[in-house]
Amino acid sequence: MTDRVVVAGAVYDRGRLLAARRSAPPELAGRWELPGGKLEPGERPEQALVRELREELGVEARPVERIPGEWPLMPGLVLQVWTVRLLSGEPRPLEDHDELRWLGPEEIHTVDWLDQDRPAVAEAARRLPAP
Ligand code: DCM
Repeated sequence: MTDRVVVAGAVYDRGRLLAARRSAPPELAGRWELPGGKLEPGERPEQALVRELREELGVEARPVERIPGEWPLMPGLVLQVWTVRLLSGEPRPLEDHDELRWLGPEEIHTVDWLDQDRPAVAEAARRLPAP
């Protein structure tokens, strides 16, 4: 069996990275993540990411590049991450999150990221565009 893919976005705006605090399930609530979610059957990762960011944050966004690597979540599920450029809309925590924060280069480590997101967040921080 191939692993199912969860896609997440390193969303950038004006030199800052978007962090989203999960509101569920209880074991993940309160931890911060790069927003995203599971692929639906037949979806390509980039499509799924655009859909998830629209549903969860109410924004239109464009995946730019895949951050190399793949990180295991629970058995049978792996995380892939893309850098994302915001096209329109101001992100709001519509679904799955109860707070959003824009983090500048000095603030990346001020939130309690999910363990499995940390390697991708480090890569995302290295790619942070200039403001
Ligand atoms: N997940 C994660 N890191 C992310 C996004 C999701 O570890 N940046 C995990 C949390 C869930 C699973 O992927 O176990 C599915 O996510 P969701 O519930 O958001 O669809």
